[in-house]
This record gives sequence, structure tokens and C-alpha cells, in this order.
Amino acid sequence: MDPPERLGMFRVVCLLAVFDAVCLLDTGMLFPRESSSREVKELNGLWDFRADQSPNRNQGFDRAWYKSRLAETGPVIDMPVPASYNDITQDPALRDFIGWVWYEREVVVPARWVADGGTRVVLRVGSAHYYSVVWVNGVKVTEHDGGHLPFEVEIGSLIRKDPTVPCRITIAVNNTLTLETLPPGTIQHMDDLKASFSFFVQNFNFDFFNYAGIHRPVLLYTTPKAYVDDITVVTDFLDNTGLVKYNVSVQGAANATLSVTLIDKDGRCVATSNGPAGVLKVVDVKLWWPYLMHENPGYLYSMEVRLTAADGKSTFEDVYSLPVGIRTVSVTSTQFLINNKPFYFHGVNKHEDSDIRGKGLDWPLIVKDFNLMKWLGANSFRTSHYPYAEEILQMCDRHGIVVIDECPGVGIKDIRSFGKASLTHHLVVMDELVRRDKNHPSVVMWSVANEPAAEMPPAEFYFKTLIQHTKALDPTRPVTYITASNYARDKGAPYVDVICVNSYFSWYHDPGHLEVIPIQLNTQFENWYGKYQKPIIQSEYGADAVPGLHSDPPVMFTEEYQKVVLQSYHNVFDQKRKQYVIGELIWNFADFMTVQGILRVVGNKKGVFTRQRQPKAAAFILRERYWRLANETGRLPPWTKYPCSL
Ligand code: BDP
Repeated sequence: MDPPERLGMFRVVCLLAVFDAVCLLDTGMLFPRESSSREVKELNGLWDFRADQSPNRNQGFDRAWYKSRLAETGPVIDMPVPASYNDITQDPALRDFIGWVWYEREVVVPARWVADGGTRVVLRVGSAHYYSVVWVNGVKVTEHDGGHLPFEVEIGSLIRKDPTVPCRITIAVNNTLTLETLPPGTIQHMDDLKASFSFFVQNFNFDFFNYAGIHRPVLLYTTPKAYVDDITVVTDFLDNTGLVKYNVSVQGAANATLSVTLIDKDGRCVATSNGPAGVLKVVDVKLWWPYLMHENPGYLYSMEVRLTAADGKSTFEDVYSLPVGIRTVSVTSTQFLINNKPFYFHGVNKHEDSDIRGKGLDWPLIVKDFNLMKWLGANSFRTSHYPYAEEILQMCDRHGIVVIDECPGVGIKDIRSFGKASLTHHLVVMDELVRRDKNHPSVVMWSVANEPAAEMPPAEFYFKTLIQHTKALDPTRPVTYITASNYARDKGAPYVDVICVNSYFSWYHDPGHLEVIPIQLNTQFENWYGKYQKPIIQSEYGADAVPGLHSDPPVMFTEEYQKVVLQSYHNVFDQKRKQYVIGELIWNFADFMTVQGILRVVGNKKGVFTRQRQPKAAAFILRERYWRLANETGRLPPWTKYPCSL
């Protein structure tokens, strides 16, 4: 065997090793897609809704509201799904509501689904914040612990019980955060005995509004009884040949035949295979490249998995098509490599947040945000501080926007949130996150937390376990968490692959003193790199600017101050990116809502865009910089090199 062949064998062996990775969840969580064997019925729109205002918030369970139509047990209002419920009405009590809210709607199920016992009918909730319980026609079918991630349950036998009654779906959702939820929180009772009133508040250590409700689409979809339950792909390439290692898990049939076809964008079949696992070889591969790094970013193949199975009387065929981008990711002590080329993150931190809909999925907003990111010249973002909708990651795959995928481990500051129950839940959330997002080429790194109290003694065991667990789940991607700790006392840093640091010099430290930024930022980088010799991303930096406030010389909260903060950071980034700084992510893409308090003026104003997505002065600074960086580091065709409006 000559050396290149030997290298090729080695790569394939490495790819195979990946599939020894731990998989702790029983079933897959493939995104519901229509195919010749699968139908999808969206249940978005208006649902009946009632918040349980009883003192202990438990009346709905005590009186079994799920047993009959919600309108029969009390008043209901219209509530759009998907959306947070908080900003939909004029009722302040609903905006700040804590506890159980109840959603209900009736669904007409297609007759074929009911008649055909060989069809599975799955009810899927894209996400609901925070704890959910689901009933179908009064029968409890599932519950789920945690917002931001999907859950589903098969309900075929239930809807077939009595085909004459409509299918009534009831979902109760509770937004209460405890020391063991993710993010954690505590409930504080505020009693004023003299005034004889009492109320309770939800406390937490994170800086965004705890929007609640059904945030992502609810739908029914079908599969045959024997079906493709999960697919895992891991990709690599050698010279011009792409390698797609796949693994398919099947449910509902002991003996199924699988055929796998990889199809390019022009509809040509470029590789085929049979069986539940294998390696597809793609000659003259078109790699998946980030936006602004290549003239043809976001190239996706389609992997069509076709299953055939028989159970004596009937035969089943299931077809699922998965978009696949072929690319590699690796990290050295000074670089982040995509397809073996250095990649520099020039991007943003975002939030799922907008007027009226809160955290509800909204297509016009998603497309507007992608247009704005591309206008800025941003090639990446971090899903601060929780997993975003899969629909957003699919856009990233298609447009070549690189993603640092963060779990909801934000605000872990209380020592009691480092205990066994918290860690166990955190591990399950990582299982669910990796299971959902593992096949997205845009996702290049996992972030297991944001700004935890990493100096606390239990943090070492907690983060060592969490990071090792995540690497075992997915050995192909680097793992990090976002720190704001002192470099010398951070207990998790030895275990991360990339150091991600948040800092707010001249804002939370030395407010008003812009002159401190160069020295403090420089020292920050030197300290972290000196101690760990790992590449560093400035994962947050910024300053609040109330749009329309101006001052020269700059003072805090004006657009000028925000501009100068950015420019001062950029000067240091330009020195350090030639060494070991591998990225910069502005805090934040857009203004977003927070709790009310003396530090926030109707939300956090560190956006370079307003909450309505209009640019502040800082957006133009960033735009000029990002395009300049892209021209230096990317490989751009002439028409993207100099956007005409610059
Ligand atoms: C950082 C947090 C982020 C906040 C930001 C700020 O990670 O969630 O919104 O500070 O204060 O420390 O603006």
C-alpha cells in the first residue's frame, strides 16, 4: 500500500471509530420531512388557552382540565402557536405569569391515517418552555423536561380508538425554573403581612426575558410501521474524494433492507450503498464551505435512505432524505480549521427574540436576520444561550453560516446547581441536543454552558464530566463553554478545546474609560493563551447603545460610545488574530428583551441592530470590518468582494 492509500485507510478507520460513540437516548429525533412514505400536518395557528391563575397553579390538574374541552372548564382566549404567550395580550399578569398554562386544539385527522393500522401517527412539539405534559383525548401521552428541544410521541392507537371523535390535543406548559432546571432559577415568595398581599417571583441569573409557551411548530407526521428512526453521518475527504460514513437505525422491523443514495444538487446520483452502515465515496467532491470562504458556500448533497421491510402480511417502504454537507473540522493550538483551512469567526451572538412573538418561531424574522447577517459579512453565530430552532440551522447549512451550538446551561451560579440532579439533567440535555443537531454541517462546535461560576470547587468535576460526555457523544466536533472567569481560577478550562472568553472592558469594568480597553484586552489574551495554549474566541464584547442617543466625546449608552468600544477591541483583535485568536462574536446582533430592572432600559441595548432590526452606527463599523476580514481571509468571487454600497 503506498502512503496516500494508507492515509486513506487510516481516515476510514477513524471515521468508523466515531460510531462507537455512546448513544444514550432510545430513539432518534429526525426532523419531520415529507416523502413518498411520510406526510406532515402542521397544527400551527390559533389554540384555546388558559393560564391557571389559582394560588398554587394546580387547579388544572386537580380538576382534570384535560378530560374535556378546555372551554368547558373555564374561559379561554385565542393563543397563536408558535409564539410566546407573554406579549400577546394587554394583561400584565400574563406577561409575567409563572406556572402552568394550558393549550388545546382539535385536529381533523385524515381518514387514511385512521383506517391504515400500518401507519404510525406521531405528534411532535418543536419546543415548549419549560416543562410540558401532553394529552390526546384526555389520555396522557408524554411529558418533557426542558425548553428549546423537540419531543414527540406516537398516537396512532389512540386516534383509532374511536374514529368518530375529533382528536383533541391538550398541552400544559410550566415555565417555572428551579435549581435543577436548565437554565436554573429559584422562586421567591414576597409576603407583606401588613398589607396582606403576597406574590412570588422567578429569580434567575441570566439576562433575557424568560419567554414561555409553545415556541416552535406542533405537527403530526406519519411513517410506516417499519421506519427509519435515526441517521448519523460523519464526513471526511481525501484529495478529491469525499467520504460519508453513515449509520441508520431502524424501528419496527427485525429484518429490513436499506438502500442509500447520495444525490448532488443537479439531481445526479453520486454514490450508493446498501445496509444500515457504510461509507459512501464521492468522486470530485464538492465540499461544504462557510459563507465568504468560498465562491460556492453551503453545498449540500441529499442522502436518500430507502427502507423495505415485510411482516408476513404487509410490506413497508419508508423514504427519508437528509441534507448532507461534506466537510471536516479540527483545532490546533492556534487555529480552527474547516476543510484543513484556517477559519476565522467574524460573527454575532443572537437571541430568539422579537416584538410580540417573543421566542416564537417566525419565518419573516428568520429570513430578515439571515439577510442582515449576510449584509454585515458575518460568517458565523453562536446560539446564545440555548439551542435555536432546527429551521434556523437548516438555513445555516444552506447559506454556509457557521454555528457554535449552545445548550441552555446559562446562569449556573448557585453552588446547589452543581449537584448530581443538575448534572444528570445537563447530560440528558446534551444527549438531546447532539441527537438533534449532529448532522448539520454548519454546527462546528458544542458549547455546554455560558458563564457558569467556574471558580467554584464543584465546577471541575461538573465540567470535566459534561465535556467528556459530549466528546463521547460526538468525537468529531470540538467542545467548549463560554467563560467570564479569571483565567487562573477557571476550573473547566483544562477540558475545553477552544477557550471562549466574554469581557466587557470599559462597560461593567471601568465604566466610561475607553482608554483601558487595549491594555486590558491584550492582557486577557496573553493570560489565557499563556496558561492553556489553546486558540481563543472573543465570544462576547460590546456596549449598550440607545438608538438615537449621541455624544461627542462619547459617553456611555450613546451610539458613539458603542462604536468606539468596538473599534478599540478590533485593534487588539487585529494584532492577536495573527497569533492565536480565532474569532470575534459581537454581543449582540440585535437588542432583546430582559426582565425589568434598574440596569436595563426596556431590554438589553447592546444590539448593533435595534429589536426591530434597524442598524445603529455600530452596524456600519462592523460591516466594514467583516467584509475587510472576508476579503483578507476568504476566497471570494469579484462580485462579492466589494459590495457596491460600501
Ligand atoms: C454577558 C452574558 C449575556 C448578557 C451580557 C450583557 O453572557 O447574556 O446579556 O453579558 O450584560 O455576560 O449584556
